[in-house]
Amino acid sequence: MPDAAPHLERFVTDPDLLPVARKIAAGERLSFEDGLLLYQTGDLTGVGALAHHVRLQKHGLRTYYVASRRLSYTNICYTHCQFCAFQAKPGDPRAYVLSAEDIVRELEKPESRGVRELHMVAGHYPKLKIEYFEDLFRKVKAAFPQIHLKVFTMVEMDYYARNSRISVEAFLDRCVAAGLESCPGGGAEIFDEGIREQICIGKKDAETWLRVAEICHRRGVPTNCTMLYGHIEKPEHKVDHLLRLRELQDRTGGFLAYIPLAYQVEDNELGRTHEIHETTGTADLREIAVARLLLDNVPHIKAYWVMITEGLAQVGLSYGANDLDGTIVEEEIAHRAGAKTPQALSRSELARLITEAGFEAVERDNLYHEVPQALPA
Ligand code: V47
Repeated sequence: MPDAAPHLERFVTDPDLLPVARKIAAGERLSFEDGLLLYQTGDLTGVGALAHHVRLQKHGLRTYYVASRRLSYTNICYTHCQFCAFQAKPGDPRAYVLSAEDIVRELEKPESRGVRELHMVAGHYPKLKIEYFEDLFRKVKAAFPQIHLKVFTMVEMDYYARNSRISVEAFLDRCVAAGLESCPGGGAEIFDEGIREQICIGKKDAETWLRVAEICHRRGVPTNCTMLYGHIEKPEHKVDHLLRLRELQDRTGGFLAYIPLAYQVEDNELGRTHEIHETTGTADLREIAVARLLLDNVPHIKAYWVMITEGLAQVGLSYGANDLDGTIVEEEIAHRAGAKTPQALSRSELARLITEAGFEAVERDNLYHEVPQALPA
C-alpha cells in the first residue's frame, strides 16, 4: 500500500484540523481536545478521509462480515433503562424466557443454517442463576459445537454473578467451562455519570462495566465495546467514553471491535419524554470516523447496518469501518425501538454490499479468522 501520509493535509478543508491531520500522518495518538475538534468541525469529509487513511493502513480494503444469529434468552428485566423498548416486566403479555431446548430448536431452523456465532444479550431476570447458563451453554455446544457462543453484556454478567451469589470471576470461569467464548459490547451506553443518571437510572456504573471487561480480558475472553449515541449526550461525553475504552484497551488488548450504536427513538421512555430526533447520516458517519481515529488500539470498527441502514453502512466503510457485522437473522432490541431495517441479510447480500462499495468482502468467524465459503451464501 503506498504511503499516503504526506498528502493527508490535502484532504482537510478546516485549517483547525491540520494539526490533527499531521498527528495522524505521524502515527501520533490523538488527545481529548483533538477528539472534541473531530466532533465539532464542519469538515466531515476531512474527518472521514483521515479515518479512511487509518483504515487502509490497518486493513487495506478487507471488510468483514459473519454468519450470525441474534437471540435474547429473556426480555424480562428489572433494570430500568429509559432508552430501551425491548424490556418487559413480569406479567407483561410480551414477557418470555427461553429454555436451552427452545434455543437449540431455534438454531435447528433453516434460517440458522451456516451460523457461526450465537450472539445473546438479554434482560436482568432474578430467576436465572449460574446453573441456567451452564445448562444452556452445554446443550447448545453439544448440539452445535461449531457455533461460537458470544453472550452477556458486562452489566449482565455482573448482575447474574451477583444473582448467583458468586464472584464475577467464578461466574465467568464456570460459563467458559460450559462453552462461553466471548462477549458482545452492549450495555456500556455512555460512561459519564451525569448522563447515565438520566438515561439508565439504577444501571451499574461505568466502573462496573470496565471492571468486568477487564476481568474477561485478563481471563482470555475477548469482548467488544459500544457507545450509545444520538440522545442527550454532548461531544465531551463521547470523547470521555472513547478514551476510557482506549485506556482499558492499552492495559488489556482484549477488545476485538467497537460498535457505535445509533439511538432508536420509538416506544421508549427517553424518546417519549425528550425531543430527540433520529440520528442523521452525517452524524452516524462521524461516529464511525471519530472512533477509528480515537480508538487507535481497537482493531475493528463496525458499521452496524441494523441501526444505520444497509446503504449508510456501506458508506461507513469509507469512513473508517472495516466490518458490517452479520446476517443477524432476527433482532429485537433495535427493531422494537423503531429500526426500519430488515430482520436479516443473507451472506451474499452482505458480500454484495461490501464489493459494490469498492471493498474486498471477507467472511469471518468470531475471532476475525477468514472462513472458507463451504456453504452456498
Ligand atoms: O446493550 C438498547 C443498546 C445494545 C437501544 O458486540 C439501544 O458485536 C439503540 O450491544 N437504540 C445491544 N441502542 C446491541 C449491541 C451490539 C450490537 C451490534 C454488535 C454488537 C457486538 C453488540 O443496544 C444494548 C444497549 O446498549 N440499546 N436500546 C435503542 N433504543
